[in-house]
Amino acid sequence: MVLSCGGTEQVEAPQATALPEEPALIPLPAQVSWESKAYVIPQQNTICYTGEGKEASQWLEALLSKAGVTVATQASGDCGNWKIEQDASLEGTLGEEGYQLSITDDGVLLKAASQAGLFYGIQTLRQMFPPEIEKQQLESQVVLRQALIEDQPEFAWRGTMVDVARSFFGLDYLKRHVDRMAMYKMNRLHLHLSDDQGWRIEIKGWPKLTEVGGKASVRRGRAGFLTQEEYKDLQDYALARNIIIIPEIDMPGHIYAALMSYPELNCDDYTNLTPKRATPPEMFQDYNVGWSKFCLENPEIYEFVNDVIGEMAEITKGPWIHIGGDEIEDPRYKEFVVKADSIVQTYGKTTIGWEEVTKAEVSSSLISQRWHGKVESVVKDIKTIHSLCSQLYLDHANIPGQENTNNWCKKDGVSLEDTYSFNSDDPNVIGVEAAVWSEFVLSDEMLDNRFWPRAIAAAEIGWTSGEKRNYDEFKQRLGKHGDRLRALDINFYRTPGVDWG
Ligand code: TNX
Repeated sequence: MVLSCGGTEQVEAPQATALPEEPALIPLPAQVSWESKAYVIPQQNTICYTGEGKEASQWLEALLSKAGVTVATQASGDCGNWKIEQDASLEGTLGEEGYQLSITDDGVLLKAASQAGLFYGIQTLRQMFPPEIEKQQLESQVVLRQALIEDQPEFAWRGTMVDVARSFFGLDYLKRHVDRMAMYKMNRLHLHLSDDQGWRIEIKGWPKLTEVGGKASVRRGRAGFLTQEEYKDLQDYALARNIIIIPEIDMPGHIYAALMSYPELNCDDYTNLTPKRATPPEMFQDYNVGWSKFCLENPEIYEFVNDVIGEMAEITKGPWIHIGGDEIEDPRYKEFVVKADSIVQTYGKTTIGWEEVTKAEVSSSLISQRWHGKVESVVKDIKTIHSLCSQLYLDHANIPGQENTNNWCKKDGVSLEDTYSFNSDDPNVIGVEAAVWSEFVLSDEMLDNRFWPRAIAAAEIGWTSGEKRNYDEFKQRLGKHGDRLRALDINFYRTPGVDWG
């Protein structure tokens, strides 16, 4: 109703609400049916939740407040234009992380068996709001397209790995990274916390690891480390977004940062190697791999391994500890792996290792992370995380010739399409993980450029089943995320062939 100058009331002609286009959801849900009808979000909203829906209702409240509408929340069943229903008995139909979202004339109903499922339903809704919401309060009314979505992931493991060891990325960056992963429904963050060039986690029983090893880095890289308090802070931040942290202490190779901090864990004089390597306590700033190792005949190293794994297990809420195990030859390698695996289990955790560890008689619960696909496990039916370097090593170039990238696995780089092209019928594969090694990734902007948008392709191959995926169609949906990625200030690589808007 509008008042005219003369004071007489005029009735505004009702305006047909324009139908919003079908939102470009990533990852593509298992089932969507879009209606040719709109739901206009009213000025006043009520959210009602059941079960453990409180956290989800808070995420929704935050989203709606940014849309500039008012919202009240109630812990009760049948009320409100936004309903959130958590009900464990839905697991049979929706799975552990699945959800059902329906948008009708009456409002929005979100159902899931778990908090994770509800969180993902809200991430889906988020992608239906205009991209500016990522940056600022919206000024105009939000109109949703009516729909029925039933969704659940193909794989339980949808991860990324950040190498914070070669070059350090701290709490602020890692929290932003968690936010971005969560938006695309990823749920595992693997931190490569130690390597030849640096040690990045406080270990109270071995303080020189961070006093000495924490100050080292690859050439021109950043040094630093996470205190245990910061690690726990990051972990809680991630868990609130359904992301579990997996700490990796890489052993018995890739261990020079520990050796420079505690030279008694060495037997070798590295000056005898060709080319010459650093010798403790000098730092190693170069790029070569496969040269350093613990003194495997010295029993003291197992005290170290026990203490470090013990402290990591104590501060880690997730069920896994990653022991590395890559790129090292030693007659005592298998013996080491078996011992380290059993130490992890002593602390109530499950071991993960790079695929080489499966040359040893490891426990059948161990999870192997496949990166070159050359090792045939000696233990049957080992669960596997797919991180094949030709598809998921995002330290490789986005496009042939990109500077500051590794190229040993694929000379022309790992394209968006390479990442997207994953398909597996191996029943032991539990999911995928996209990794960025940081020998040449020296700033936040560079790390953004390596992860995004290829990590979005990794998110989709982890969530959406192979039959539903089509690369050309994905590129079109991805382009529609350009505005959102820009609103989030992500320095993403503008992949040619994608219309970024
Ligand atoms: C191999 S793959 C490594 C890392 C390097 C990376 C560089 C694997 C388990 N180890 O130590 O950083 O290549 O791309």
